[in-house]
Amino acid sequence: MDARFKSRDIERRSLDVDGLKRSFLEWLVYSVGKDARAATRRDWFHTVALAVRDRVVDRWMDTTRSYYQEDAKRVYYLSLEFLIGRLLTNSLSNLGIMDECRQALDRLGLSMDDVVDAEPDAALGNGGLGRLAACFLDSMASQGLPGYGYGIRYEFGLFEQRFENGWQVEYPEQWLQFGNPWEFARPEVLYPVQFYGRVEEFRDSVGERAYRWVDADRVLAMAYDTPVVGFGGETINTLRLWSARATRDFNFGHFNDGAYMKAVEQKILSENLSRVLYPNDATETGKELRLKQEYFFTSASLQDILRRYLQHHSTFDNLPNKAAIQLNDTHPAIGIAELMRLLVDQHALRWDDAWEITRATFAYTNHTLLPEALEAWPVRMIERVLPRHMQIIYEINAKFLNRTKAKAEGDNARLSRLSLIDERGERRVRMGNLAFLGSHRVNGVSALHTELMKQTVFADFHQEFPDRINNKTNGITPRRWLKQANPALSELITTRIGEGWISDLSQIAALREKADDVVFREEFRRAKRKNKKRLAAYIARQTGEEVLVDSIFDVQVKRMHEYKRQLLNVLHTIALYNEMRDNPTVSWVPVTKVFAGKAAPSYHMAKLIIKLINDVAKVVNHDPSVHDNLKVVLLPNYNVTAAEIIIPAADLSEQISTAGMEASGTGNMKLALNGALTIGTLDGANVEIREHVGPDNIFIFGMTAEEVNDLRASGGFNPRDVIASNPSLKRALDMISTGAFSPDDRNRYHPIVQALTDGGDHFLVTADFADYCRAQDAAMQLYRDPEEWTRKAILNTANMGWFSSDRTVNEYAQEIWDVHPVHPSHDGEGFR
Ligand code: GLG
Repeated sequence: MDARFKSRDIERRSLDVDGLKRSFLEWLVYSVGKDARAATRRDWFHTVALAVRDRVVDRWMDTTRSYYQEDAKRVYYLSLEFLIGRLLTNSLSNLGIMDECRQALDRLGLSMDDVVDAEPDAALGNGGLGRLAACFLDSMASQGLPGYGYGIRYEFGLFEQRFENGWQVEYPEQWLQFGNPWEFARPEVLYPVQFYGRVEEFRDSVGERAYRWVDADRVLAMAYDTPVVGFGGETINTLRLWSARATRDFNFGHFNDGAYMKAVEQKILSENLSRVLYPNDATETGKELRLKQEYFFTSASLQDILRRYLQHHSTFDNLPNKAAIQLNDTHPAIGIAELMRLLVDQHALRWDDAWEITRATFAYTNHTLLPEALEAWPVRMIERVLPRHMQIIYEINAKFLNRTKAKAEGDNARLSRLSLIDERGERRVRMGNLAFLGSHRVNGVSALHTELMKQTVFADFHQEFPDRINNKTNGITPRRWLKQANPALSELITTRIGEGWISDLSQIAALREKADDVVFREEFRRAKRKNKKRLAAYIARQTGEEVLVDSIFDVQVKRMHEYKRQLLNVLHTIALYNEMRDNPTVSWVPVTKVFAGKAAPSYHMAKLIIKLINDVAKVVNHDPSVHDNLKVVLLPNYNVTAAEIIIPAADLSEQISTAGMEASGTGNMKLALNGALTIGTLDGANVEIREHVGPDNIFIFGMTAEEVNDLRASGGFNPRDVIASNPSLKRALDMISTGAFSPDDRNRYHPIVQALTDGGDHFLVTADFADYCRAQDAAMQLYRDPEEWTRKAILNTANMGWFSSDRTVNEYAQEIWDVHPVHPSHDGEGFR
């Protein structure tokens, strides 16, 4: 072998500074093809990423091999979204070679931060649902669980948000433009996926009625694998994302006809399937392309899962003992009909056996109760796009309703609610009902949400299958959201309690006793201040606004949605602004209101709220009469990377949704873990956060879910009465409605004012306003006492251990999946 190759081989594994430096230089030249003098930051990013990737490949193969050798039960997490963000810091940190890498780059005269900043943010998701999937991947790998992620390799991730004249404008996010050094293309892992066509009935070899799907269009799904590095580098799992490819035989006919361009057009059209992520969060779009995306990745994943299973088994009886398939929301729920089709039509299983296997294999997580987010595909569309699946769904439904009819005792309303088909108006397939029926376990994502599921969307199913619904409160990975995002705090924690918390966050409880230690409080404050300075610099770069580092950083970062009530926060901002102007001699606690979040491009109200925040910011930030005591900033293009800068710097965490509407929230957990105090309603996981951090260390306000429900049911709520009785609310609303913030277009905010008044204020912004202001005042008063504030902040961090996604994933593993850790055997030198 060539000596150069041999040296590369050794270099690949070395983890010390010299070895890293040598392999960076080698990779820059031989893999990126650049000279050190000509290399750009992006070239260096690619170089470092490729060198790091090399260091995980052996262990990745060891991991996969040991799963195979042990024929371990695997869990397959099917998700239309994986919001993974950047991977360089994550990989280095989980491999334990962060410092070595920094030093190696230093010796090359490069700054690690610059290299890290050259990585695009992989935004293959919208919000909480997609980020949860990414946290779960980290937790599964970090605990040695044999877990695979399956999704779509979107060419365009979530759009890039810019503000033009204060309005949101969307730009394409071309994260793959310069290549993706983390992924391995697998051109040999290809599965056909069909659409359209028709179903043919025939008699099989034993004379039984059977079906085949014919005359369909075909697309190929091609795999791209990204290694998922677990903490400590022991387990490296796989995220497999599918990309659409035209079939190779697509164009022969056309070529002969000379219709070359037409053939190419066809190819491009079929490859559009994996082109773009739908930019809606918690709302449904109902477009055919979306249905095709859902089926595309689900079918490819199931074919892949069955192929892997059949390497060890010749019948399907054991499938539920070897594969657990988790449906991340209903997006992959068509998989239930698809597995039935594969088992019955392709592998000739009897229907009842296939159904039993299917149900024992699938489990389903529900992420929202919002009616506009519950997927319901028109029967006519499924009939056309997936004709065989429509038949299978009818069959599942008929068998289920027949069994249920006897018990229902003529209660037809109940039967029609249980049906997989919604017969009101245009007939539709209820994907939630299909997912429920085809799964052995169904879970909600916080205690409150799971209870509400039982009482609302799945009340009838819950009665029918009382053991099926269970709760799995969400969690977040402490590796990304504390260790990597907040080095200042995480180093402080480690010096005091050791580093056990990184892989067992319950150990962070040891910080509780430090809350009374003045020296520790001082150090905790110093870490927060460092993060606030970093955020202040980021704010200045992004918006040109200078903010006071010692002001309260009052942070609301999440998708823009009416139920999340950014409007409530804006109204408080205006009320505070008025108070400060009215009382210029009072010594105010300075406040910086930080907002960030994207609105779905077609969600006009949410986009109008963005414009309002920017308009309010323009007025407030330039009013000398508030003496810089109030600043409002809306940071553009919120994504995982921005979150990593914003969250560690927050003092106050806004979790103010209308009670009953936020299924869980996970940003609430990240902020509290980083020592922000929550101001929030008793909604989603806020309820459990209060239990863990203690009611004295959180600002709870507003109506409960039950009160919201009762008030709405009574029909007696009149926002006009509330507004009339609250002068500061009335004044804030009058200012919005008379154009105080929009002198160039005084009617601009008419739709907002309308929604809050004559529109009936569906999200109860006005109803919760007074109590919200009370809670805000309490927070401001507390902030005047830094020792007390810090004590509570420390207690937040110390009491958030339960919200690790390691805990969540373990609950899934034990109570739903029945999968167990596998310890891969590695020869050679280990990671720390
Ligand atoms: C949801 C919910 C969030 C939840 C997240 C993850 O809106 O409350 O925390 O999923 O379960 N549709 C979502 O993004």
